[in-house]
Amino acid sequence: MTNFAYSQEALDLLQKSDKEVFSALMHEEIRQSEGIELIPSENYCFPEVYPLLGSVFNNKYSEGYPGRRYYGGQENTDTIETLARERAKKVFRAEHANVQPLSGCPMNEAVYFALLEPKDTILGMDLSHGGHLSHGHPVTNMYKIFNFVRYKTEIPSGNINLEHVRAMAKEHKPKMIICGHSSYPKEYDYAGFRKIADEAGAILMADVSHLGGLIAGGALKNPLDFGFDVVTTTTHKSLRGPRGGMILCKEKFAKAIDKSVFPGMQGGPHMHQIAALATTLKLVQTEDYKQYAKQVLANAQALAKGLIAGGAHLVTGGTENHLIVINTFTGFGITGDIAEKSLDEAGITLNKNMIPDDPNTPMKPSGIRFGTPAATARGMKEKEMDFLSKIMIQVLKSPHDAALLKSLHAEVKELCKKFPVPGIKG
Ligand code: DSN
Repeated sequence: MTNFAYSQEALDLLQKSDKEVFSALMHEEIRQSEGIELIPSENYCFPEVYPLLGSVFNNKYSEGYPGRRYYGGQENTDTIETLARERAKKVFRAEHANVQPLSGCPMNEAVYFALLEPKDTILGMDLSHGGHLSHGHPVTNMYKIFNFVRYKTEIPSGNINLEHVRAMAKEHKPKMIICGHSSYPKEYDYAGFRKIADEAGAILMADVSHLGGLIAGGALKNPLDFGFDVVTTTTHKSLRGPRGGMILCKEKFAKAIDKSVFPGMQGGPHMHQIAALATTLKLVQTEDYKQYAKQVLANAQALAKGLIAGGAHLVTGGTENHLIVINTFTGFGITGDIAEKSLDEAGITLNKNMIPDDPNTPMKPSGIRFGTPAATARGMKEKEMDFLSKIMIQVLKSPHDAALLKSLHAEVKELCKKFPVPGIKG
């Protein structure tokens, strides 16, 4: 088994120079090929991305921006960064794009430093209710600098109640409101958020890291169409690009954002990553990709339907995007860590997850979170989701039955053989 992007010479050289890392690489390819990836933030990048990530662009320092760099030799790096920026603007209907953030957290931090002053108040979503670490969790460095306050979803529905967000905005007078999540299975009322930000006089930001690809493919709404000031997204999740981040914003914030990313937060941008992003942003404009984005949502519906039929308790009762959170504690009497481990043994990878106002702890939470972007990238459809839901229910009902997990794993491997991972040859 090998990735089509490597040449035999390069692999031989690696094997000779570093047997341990070579071996881990080979085993990871087998793991990814023979198991079902349901972690909703993971995906298989486009095969075209691999050669660029392993390219000579890795060797180049390019501090600055196209046409204004601090080092020479930038004729090709300027070309790729300009392509990435222009394509990002076109795909997301943005006035400005910065494609240099190294990943999600520095991307969001660059926005805070660009548009706010230390001690300013930011209203974001609570982590256990679906928000993200970088939206103000007390364990983060940003929490020491800005005054984060966090809205929660309603219990037991799990939905965002905009009247609660409005009341928090009236009470705390935030300078910025963040709409975005890493485990909220519903669409946002972007127009409602815009209205609240206008009433509060706050800058409005959406972090659509999970949804970037689904927005690019036209399957979900785009917050920029609702007048959001800033939209951030990572580039390796539903977008299927290289690891990285991207900031899209109104022209009036462009200078401040660019200055905050470089030199404020970062030095040399990762040009191999930016080259791969440029190509990704071309590929997401194709009809095939639009079809993929629609299928991700159709597959999530099919998976949710099968799980509900099997007795699973879904947070919010279902899903309107690519992800599903289930309460394994109430549904099956097990915590998320046990569910995660047992499903892993059956060849299905997902992650334990807190549920809103979780009575349990982060390492032994009440739920699991999963989604369909990666399985859909292998070409799986509703029929396969129905099959997977039945396997998952059997595991969740008998998580300690080693013989059952082994036989289910064999079934999962058979399914995987029919749907090769993009870019990995069997
Ligand atoms: N780690 C990502 C996720 O799984 O949602 C977000 O940073």
